[in-house]
Amino acid sequence: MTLDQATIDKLAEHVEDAELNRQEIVKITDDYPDMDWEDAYAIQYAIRARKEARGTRIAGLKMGLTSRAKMKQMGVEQPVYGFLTDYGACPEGGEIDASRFIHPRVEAEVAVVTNKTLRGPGCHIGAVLAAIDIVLPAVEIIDSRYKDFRFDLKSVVADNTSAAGYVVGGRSARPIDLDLPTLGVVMEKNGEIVELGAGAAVLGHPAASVAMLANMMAARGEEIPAGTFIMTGGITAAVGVAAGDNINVRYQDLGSLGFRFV
Ligand code: 0L1
Ligand code: MG
Repeated sequence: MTLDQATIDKLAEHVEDAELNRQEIVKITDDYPDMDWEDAYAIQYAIRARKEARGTRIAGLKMGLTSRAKMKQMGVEQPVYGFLTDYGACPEGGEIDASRFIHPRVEAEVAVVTNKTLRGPGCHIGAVLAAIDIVLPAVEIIDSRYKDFRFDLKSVVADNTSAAGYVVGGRSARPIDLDLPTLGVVMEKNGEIVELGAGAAVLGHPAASVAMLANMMAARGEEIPAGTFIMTGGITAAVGVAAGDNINVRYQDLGSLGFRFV
């Protein structure tokens, strides 16, 4: 850890204000180039604490940068995680006010709800599959607070991994009834197919992403409680959206979900 608590708190306020006021900022590592991973997560957790102190409910957890292609592109070896807020929930089949965001992008994901505690280290796909109650189709709305998407991974972690919103819909299923790695996804924007993918895009298996989350949290002495809603990471690349855009995502065996930005 290279930053003291006063600096962590100052940066948490700075980054959270950017989110709440929809104002772009420059990446925080410009001013704090020696910031390490612990500092980055400390800023994220300080933002989380600020929200909880104001009454925001933490609605779940998310994994980000789970596709090998995206990790390679950003020169990182490890995915990142963040949290989801109650106010980030957006209606399936409904309208989403685009002015809530700076430069939103959407990515198709698989979400799960657990019914057992997951604890690392050593958490693996088997433990995760045994602890998933239901699997749900979901779309994440990411909205980096950094100007022109110029960021590095530590700045992204501090910015709660660009988490901004999420839409959950379609049909839920038990994991035993699905083959998650081959589960196909088709994303349409304004009636045209813009992205295709399969569950294996997420670390080979979306359950591997949940296992990695449990193992990363164990490094902080934390576990994933039963009943946690988890977005496992993008199956498709993130697609830019603006007011007027309609998004529809079809999931093999899980129905479809749609919404529009106004
Ligand atoms: O959910 C994610 O994959 C996090 C992406 C963070 C970087 C970005 O804003 O593209
Ligand atoms: Mg995501």
